[in-house]
Parts: sequence; structure tokens; C-alpha cells
Amino acid sequence: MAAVQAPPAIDADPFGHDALEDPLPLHARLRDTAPVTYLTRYDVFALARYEHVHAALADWQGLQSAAGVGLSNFRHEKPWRPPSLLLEADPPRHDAPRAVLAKVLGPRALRRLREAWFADAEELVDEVLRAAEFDAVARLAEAFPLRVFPDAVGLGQDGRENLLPYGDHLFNAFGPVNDLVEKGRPRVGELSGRVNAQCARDRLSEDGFGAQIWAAADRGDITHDQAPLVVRSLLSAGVDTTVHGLAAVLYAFAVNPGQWQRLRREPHLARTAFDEAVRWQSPVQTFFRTAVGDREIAGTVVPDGRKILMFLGAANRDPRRWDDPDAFDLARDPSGHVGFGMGIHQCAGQHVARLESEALLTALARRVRRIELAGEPVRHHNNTLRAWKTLPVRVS
Ligand code: HEM
Ligand code: OVM
Repeated sequence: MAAVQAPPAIDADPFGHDALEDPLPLHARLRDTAPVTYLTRYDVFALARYEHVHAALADWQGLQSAAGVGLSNFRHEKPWRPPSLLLEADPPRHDAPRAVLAKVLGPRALRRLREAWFADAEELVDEVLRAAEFDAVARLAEAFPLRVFPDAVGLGQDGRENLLPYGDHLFNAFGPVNDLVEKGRPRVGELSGRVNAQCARDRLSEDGFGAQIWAAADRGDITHDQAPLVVRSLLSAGVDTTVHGLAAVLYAFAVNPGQWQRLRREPHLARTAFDEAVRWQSPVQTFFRTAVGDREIAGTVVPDGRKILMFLGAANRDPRRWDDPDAFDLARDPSGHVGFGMGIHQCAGQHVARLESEALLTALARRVRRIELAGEPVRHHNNTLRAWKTLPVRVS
């Protein structure tokens, strides 16, 4: 084994507005500098190559999540909300909530939603296509998840408008306390209060994901104290992610007309297309871990209790792993991408996200011959999400 080395220091800010506008140059620099770099501004270690991001995601014993998967270190700092029983937990405490969600959100359970979601997508697309130009973020990427997901969870009609702003703040809060976090601060108390209240059993319909989580508590699979926090995970992770995932795939097709023609000829590629867009844009860009004991990674020691920043988006475009990584290409096999994570914390809602995208893309592919940009799309800056504020498109 090579001698232990100090990692090269980099002073760039991955959470600054330049990097959030276009993270790709920083990703290339991080990947090419060394397997492990040290980010001086935040006193954290960074991984940006596929090999090391993948290995870090798989190493739940050596790299914990219970000290938080954001910059804040729960060993020393009080979390801004009670930690997630999924995302911010390690085995053995992670196991029972995870098993419950795996069942509630698994492919078998989703089968009964498929027909209704495909019909909803047809209806929405019909409505939206009355105009030849529209904002694909507001009219499709936000409208579709907000139409189907809160119903599937079993939420009532009011309070749904809190979900996106709550999620936006939550994903900002994984980063440093910068202007993005400050801007969310005034509403945190109110938004958390409203979202938490919607996790109560009597606020949820009797047949949704929420009710199934409460039923799992009745069976003793989790405790009744845990149920509302597991429901909270759905409301936290289930909306903004799919909105920006759908925006990513719509953008991908708007700027790759040949790929749209291919999807129209071969609509069964809708699922592959979504995963390829998740690889290509990585709507969730980053998560942190915390070293349990001194961990050696590629010749660098990360001391106990120190934070490691994993760049999922950089790994998903690492030329060491992917041919022509910057191309959005339906001919590629995107499986193995880390856009949904990897290992024990791999996205519990990925089947939900795929079903939403399949329904929406299938409906669009049936009716839309061409989709192209009708103006400059505008990025929405978030410390964790790679997102669009607006995506003006023209369709025929
Ligand atoms: C975990 C991404 C949609 C619920 C994760 C992780 C990633 C991710 C990267 C891993 C976190 C880690 O390793 O620390 C995404 C993306 C989505 C998406 C890109 C859409 C395109 C959803 C949806 C739901 C959901 C729709 C809920 C219905 C969760 C939960 C976890 C998780 C509960 C934590 C799982 C655990 O820690 O065991 N997601 N997600 N996600 N996701 Fe998603
Ligand atoms: C959760 C949670 C919150 C945000 C993201 C996430 C991407 C999970 O509360 O469990 O996964």
C-alpha cells in the first residue's frame, strides 16, 4: 500500500452560486486532482470519482449517516429537526423503518397505482398541450407529482402548497448555512409545523402510503412513535426530488431532439430515459457521511468524526466509468449510476419516481412530435438539488 498522504487542498465553494449555476467544471477539477481532496472552506474531505463515491455509499459501517448526511455534524451540533429514521439513521435502528418503506413503496405495491397515474398523465398532458408554448417546470414537472403523490400518500387537500417550499429548505439545509439557508429560515417553523401535522393518523386517508405506515405500526413492525416520522420521510423526500427529476428528463429531451424521436419510436424506453436523465443531471447532487474511526480511502486517512462529501453528480459523469459521460443517450445502460444512491440507503422511493416519469413520458411521447426550448431555461439554486426554476418549451 502507498504511504498515507495529505489530500490536496481545494478552496472552491461547491455551494456558491457559480458552482450551483454550473457544477461541471468543479466536478472535473475534483475528479482530476485526486481520489480524495480536502475542501478548505468547510473542513471536509471530498470524493468525486465513481469508484470512490460508490465505495463510500456502500460502506455504511465505516461511514455513518446518523451524524447527519449534511455538513452539520450531529455529534456536535443539534439537528434543525428530529433526524429522519431512514436517511439519518444507521443499522440496526435503520432496518425496521427501511423494511416498512420497502414494502409500502415497492414495485408490487405500486401496481395498483399504475393505471390511475397513466390516466392522470394523459389528462394533464391534454390540458397543457392546448398551448404550443409553456413552462415545463410549472405545468408538467411540478404539476404532475403534485397531482398524484399527495393523493397516494393520503394527504388532505389543504396544506399541499407547503410541500415544495419545505423540501426546498430541507435540501438547502444539508449544505452550509449560506444565503440559501438564511432565506428559508423565516418560514421553517411554520412549514415544519404544517408538514409534521399532516403525518398524524387522523389526517391521512385510509388507503394511502401514510395509512400503510400506520398499519405497519399496528402490526409491531415499527412503533407508533416512529410512524409519523416515517410518513415525514415521504413528505420530505418525495416531492422536490421527482419535480427536479422530471424537469431533468424534459430538459434532456428538449435539447436532444434525436433522442426524443427515438423515445417516440420506442416508448418502452421511458424508464431507461428517466434513469439516464437522473444520471446525466443528478437532481440530488451531494450527500455527506461521517467517518467512524479513522478511515483510509485511496491512501488518505479521514480521521474519526470527520465529514466526507460525496459528489453523486460528478461520479455519474466520471469518464473513468462512463463512455461519453456528458451525452444524454438512450442507447446507454445507465444502471449502476449513483443518482439514487447505492447500498442500504439507496432511494426508497425510486419505484415511485420511475412510475411518475414513465406515466408522464408515455403520455407526452404519444402526442408530442417535437419538443424544443422556447427561451433560455433558468436554474433554481439549491445547496443539494440540481434544479430548474423555469424551462420554456415549444411543442408540436
Ligand atoms: C434516499 C435520490 C425520489 C424517498 C435517497 C438517496 C438519494 C435519493 C441519492 C440516498 C441518500 C443517502 O445515501 O444518504 C432521489 C432522487 C429521486 C428520489 C434523485 C427522484 C428523481 C424519492 C421519492 C421518495 C424518496 C419519490 C418517496 C416516495 C427516499 C427516502 C430515502 C431516500 C425515504 C432514504 C432511504 C434510506 O436512508 O434508507 N433518495 N430520490 N425518494 N429517498 Fe429518494
Ligand atoms: C427523509 C429524507 C429527507 C430528504 C431526502 C431524503 C433523499 C430522505 O426525511 O427521510 O432522501
